[in-house]
Amino acid sequence: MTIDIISVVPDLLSSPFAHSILKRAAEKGLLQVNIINLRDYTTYARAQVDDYQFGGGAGMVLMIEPLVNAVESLKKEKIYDEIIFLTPDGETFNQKQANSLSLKTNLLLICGHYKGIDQRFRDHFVTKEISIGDYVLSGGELAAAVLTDAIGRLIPGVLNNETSALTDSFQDNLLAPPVYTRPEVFRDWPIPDVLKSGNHKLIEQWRYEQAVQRTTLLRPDILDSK
Ligand code: 6GU
Repeated sequence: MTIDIISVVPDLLSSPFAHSILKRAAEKGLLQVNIINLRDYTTYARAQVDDYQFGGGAGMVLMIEPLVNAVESLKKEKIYDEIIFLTPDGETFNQKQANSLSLKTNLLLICGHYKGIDQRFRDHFVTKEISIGDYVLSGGELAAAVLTDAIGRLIPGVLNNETSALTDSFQDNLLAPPVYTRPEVFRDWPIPDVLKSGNHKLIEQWRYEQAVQRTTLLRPDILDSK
């Protein structure tokens, strides 16, 4: 899978994919992330990519020409399954979308900045608009990093143990159950006895009950979603 990301602040995206699971995904050839600098595609002087908005109002807007130049140039190399604009007014991102996007071959993410991007680009090129939550970020880069991480770890073969994504929080509309590691007793806090029982059926049952309990208490809204 490839995820191409168009940004005016490419430096913001240099490190998030160079570590841990996503680094391994890249090394295994399962995920390739390309960062594209929008300024490389402008024909305006001094690498200008934004301008004042028509009708007046505070804040600059990303111009359509550099965006279209970039997208049309990238489209010569591959066919995109989705061209996604990251924006607070998009559909709120969730695990279901992450699952579905992890099955695609080529994604193009567009990071907005300033006041936004020219609406005509959204109308004619963008196929999906995604937000990562009800708050405003300075630009789409951190959101693009969030999407890439959430999607990348779900690509088949990326995780060592395939079942570990299946037991993540949200995967079955449940939060994950609690987990413990050594030591068995720390201060006067022992781990639950059942985890030492060696009875896998009992342990699975306990984990499921814990997950249901946690979800009912903390996130009743996700119990029946999807
Ligand atoms: Cl995708 N972009 C920006 N700028 N702010 C956000 C967001 C995206 N999602 C939540 N807030």
